Amino acid sequence: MMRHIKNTDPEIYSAVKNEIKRQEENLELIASENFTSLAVMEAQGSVLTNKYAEGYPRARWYGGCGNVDAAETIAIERAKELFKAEHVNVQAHSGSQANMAVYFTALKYKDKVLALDLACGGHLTHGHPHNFSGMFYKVFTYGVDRKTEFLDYDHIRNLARRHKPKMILAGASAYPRIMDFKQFRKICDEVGAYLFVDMAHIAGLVAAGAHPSPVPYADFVTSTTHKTLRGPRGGFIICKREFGKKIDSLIFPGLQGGPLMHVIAAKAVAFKEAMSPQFKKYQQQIVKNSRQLAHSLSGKGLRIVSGGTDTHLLLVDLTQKGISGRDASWILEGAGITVNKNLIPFDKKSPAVTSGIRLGTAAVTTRGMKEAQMQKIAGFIREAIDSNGGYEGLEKIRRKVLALAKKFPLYPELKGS
Ligand code: DSN
Repeated sequence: MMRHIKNTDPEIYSAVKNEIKRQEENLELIASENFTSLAVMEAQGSVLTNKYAEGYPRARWYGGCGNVDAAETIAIERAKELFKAEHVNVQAHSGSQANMAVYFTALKYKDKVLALDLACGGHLTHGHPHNFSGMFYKVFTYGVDRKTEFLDYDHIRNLARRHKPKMILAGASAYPRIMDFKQFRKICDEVGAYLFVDMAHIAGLVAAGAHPSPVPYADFVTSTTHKTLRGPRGGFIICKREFGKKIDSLIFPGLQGGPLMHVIAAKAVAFKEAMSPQFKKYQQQIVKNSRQLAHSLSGKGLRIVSGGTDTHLLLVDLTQKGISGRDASWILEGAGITVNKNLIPFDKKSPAVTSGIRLGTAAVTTRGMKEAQMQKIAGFIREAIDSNGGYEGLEKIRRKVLALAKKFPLYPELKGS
């Protein structure tokens, strides 16, 4: 499959080949990652990468856009159908650019925003001081309840009444519980704020009805396409019809130049896949798997933030184990299990060290793993953490991880590439 690159660029060929091997042989538990279908990759690796198409379907700056017009129109229509959306922009190169377009559409410089704190599961683009969102806007944050580690809507309402933000942001990269978007809408209506939901993590769950949709309630919804939604790396925006023109003109010419037409075609393929009954079952299995993983880890003495999960992800608090999230993620990598260190609510450690790790089940579920495998994985995680990074202990777990991974081949078609 890679015979051309093999001949013309052996160094990059070897990086790709080694990455196929890494993905095949490791257990991928990074909550924001997944494995796309070969159909998605074919679209993304197609000749559509050669085409400049500034503008939108039937209103481009360049000639020869008939075929990419067809691809982008299909992507938009499918996303509208999938999420029951009034207006969709599929050109955002990433979640961050999608978010930037919403800020620029809804707000003026220094306007007030209320968003979820990073340590409680928020995201850099939700107002971190080192991100454009924190530099351009006055950001207030809400957190989770200290005891339950769930969102407390009365607390959010009080903050909204006090600060009178122009926009309230819901959505997270590390919140394992269902978010009540109806409650957020009520709070926004009470204080006259826009509701902006970043559903990047849960988009696949939303598409399949495994998490309530924010679309009926929010003025703006952004997402990436590559997490639970299992599409190519990229972003998209959903908004109410009245904001459609402004959002589109902020993406182009406001923030971006030529759209990545090959990625847009791959997004269309992913949206089609997400409409299938198999995708619905897949998303339900993701949630069953993360619940099982949380349950098994908790049974092995590891504390799960908020006591469990309703989604594809869970957070493990390692404080009582006396190991940081950073060290645990290194150790687990040595055992062939890929995770990321993550702040936990009210974390006393820095974001570079952290007291927790974040685990997600979207990628291992794509491989076909179910609850029985989650129980095994929980055992590997506990063993690896207890090994304290000793070479022999980790090697032993690594062999078990490999045996499990081999039972669930990922891309058999790419074997021998
Ligand atoms: N980097 C993504 C995540 O891991 O959640 C968010 O941008």
